[in-house]
Amino acid sequence: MVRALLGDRPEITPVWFMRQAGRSLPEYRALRSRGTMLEACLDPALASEITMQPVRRHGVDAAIFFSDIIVPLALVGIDVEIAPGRGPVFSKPLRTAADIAATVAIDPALVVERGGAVADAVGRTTAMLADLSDERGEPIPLIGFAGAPFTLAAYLVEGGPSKDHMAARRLIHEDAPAWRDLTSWLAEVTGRFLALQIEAGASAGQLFDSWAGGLSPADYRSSVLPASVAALAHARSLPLPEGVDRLPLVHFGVGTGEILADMASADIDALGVDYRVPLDVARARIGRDLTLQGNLDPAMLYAPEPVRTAAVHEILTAGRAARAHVFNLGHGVPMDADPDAISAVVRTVHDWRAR
Ligand code: 1CP
Repeated sequence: MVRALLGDRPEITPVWFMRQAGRSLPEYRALRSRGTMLEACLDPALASEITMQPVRRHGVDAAIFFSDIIVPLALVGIDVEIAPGRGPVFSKPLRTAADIAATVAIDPALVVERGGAVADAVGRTTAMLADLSDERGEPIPLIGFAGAPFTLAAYLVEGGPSKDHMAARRLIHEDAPAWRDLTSWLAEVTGRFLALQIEAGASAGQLFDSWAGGLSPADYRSSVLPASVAALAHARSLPLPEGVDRLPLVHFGVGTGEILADMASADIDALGVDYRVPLDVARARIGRDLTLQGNLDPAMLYAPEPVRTAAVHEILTAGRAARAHVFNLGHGVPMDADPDAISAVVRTVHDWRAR
């Protein structure tokens, strides 16, 4: 996985899935029967165990750390909850310039000062992954992650999930200085959250700008990308462990067909592509030889086996246009997906080597 993210083509295409942890797994629901989502994220024993579940069940080639993009906001003291079946909900959405000024006055260093449970959970996970790696005979890396400033800002100013992220898109133009203050601050907060996981032992990092596809390319370039670059810089500037030359960083968003080249211009190694753009088309659009990650339509998890297998093969073929390919879905695993279909996709990807 790590070699592929950095540009090699291993004999077997590596595969992991966004939202592989939690949601669709019965063993997850059994563990999560008590307590809130945020409590689970900040319980090292529980978070590390949930992180391991899909790795054991599906045989994927990486773990994604069980947490959420809003965890660093909770750590610095912002009142946020993850509502079941809905997502992040803030008790005091940022409605005015004064709300934003009060928020950006919070010290981003609190993420690290109060992030002991996150570091502990990462440490426990990498120890469990090392044991499983010995059994499987190949290292299974942990991917750390963070939300990009735009996606976090979209929740903060809206107060919760929204369809078109109008409050954030409006603020960009209505009060450009406040927008810049907010996204610069978010870059510090979320960048430290990502760096914290990597310092604690994660082998790669992914920045999720899930809602960036709702922006015009001009707005993305001028008002959003700089803060994402600043967030990634926190991870990039960490000292590397002995024997490691480069930390693989992935940049992903949904509906980003028009901004792929801009997203690819950040200091990253791999670009996550959603299911709307075939990987060979994405390769032509980005003008840079990055590893591509993606991009099976999550809806294909419900298709009859021959249809699903053909779709996986088509993506593996298109992925050959890039320097290297990491197989993934074009967005997250849906809540009601059949876990056996997910395991079957892993087998199809791994068997492709024979062709
Ligand atoms: O009670 C539950 O089980 C809550 C469901 C859940 C889970 C399992 C949420 C609520 N978050 C998570 C974990 C999570 N979130 C992970 C780790 C596990 C994994 O991916 O396997 C990660 C990487 C995230 C990241 C995340 N949270 C993103 C970016 C990725 C994406 O899916 O686009 C976003 C946008 C969120 C916000 C969020 N958290 C939860 C929900 C339902 C949402 C989306 C809400 C919306 O539609 O706006």
